[in-house]
Amino acid sequence: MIRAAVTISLVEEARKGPFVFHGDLEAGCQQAAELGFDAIELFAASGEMIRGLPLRQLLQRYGLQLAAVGTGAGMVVRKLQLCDADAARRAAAAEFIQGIMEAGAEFGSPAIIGSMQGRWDDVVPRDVATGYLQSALERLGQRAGELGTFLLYEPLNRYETNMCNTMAQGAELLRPLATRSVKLLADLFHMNIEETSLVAGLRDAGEFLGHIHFVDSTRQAAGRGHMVYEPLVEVLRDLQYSGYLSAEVFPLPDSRTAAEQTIRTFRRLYPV
Ligand SMILES: [Mn+2]
Repeated sequence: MIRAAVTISLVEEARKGPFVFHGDLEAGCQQAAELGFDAIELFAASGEMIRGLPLRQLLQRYGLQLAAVGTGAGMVVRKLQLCDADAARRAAAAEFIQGIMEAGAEFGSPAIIGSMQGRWDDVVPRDVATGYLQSALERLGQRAGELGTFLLYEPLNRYETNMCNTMAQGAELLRPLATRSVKLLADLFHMNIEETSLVAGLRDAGEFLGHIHFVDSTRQAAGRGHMVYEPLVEVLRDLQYSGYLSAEVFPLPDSRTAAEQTIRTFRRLYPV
């Protein structure tokens, strides 16, 4: 069964980021539950921060699941990334991700590697960076498997990374790994920029598909852009995808309206 999730960010430095709710975990959970979302996706400053939250109580009170936890704060706040030329910085990036991953695993939830994948450049050429990224994904994925969860790797559009921009590149990156605990996150906004066809992109992700950022072409709520979702629903059914459609969208015109618009589109595609 495909379930609906909505993002909540607790990272002050990301208050302009594409998250539906900002700054207040309980208010976000309450509205998510009211509107009929199944889960929240949490963007927090660190693993320690997640452990310090009354997350279990709030999820229980509002009948919600934790769909995933983001790691982007490591990049946004601390400029950590897995392809850094400096080995100590790369290790710090992996450690930061592992902290968030372990906190999420207590809820059975995967961590997401998006911006923390970093990029290749003149100092760290593409093949070296790819090696760094693959070895980090191998180790973190293995750890995720031990913890009973998995790790999500998210290809991003060309303006945000030069590592993997498409689902095909993402699948190619993961295929040689020994661990089967790293999956792909298909973000429809990034895909809209990079894929020749969204349907083909989802098929390229195939067996690796583990999570979806449900968003419109504008990075606004589904329904506030020109994305056509019906063919995507069809391919997700073919792939027997049973994860989340998670709203990683700008709170436009405001958080509540973005959440309502998301769930309205979700219900149109997946009637109760
Ligand atoms: Mn995303």
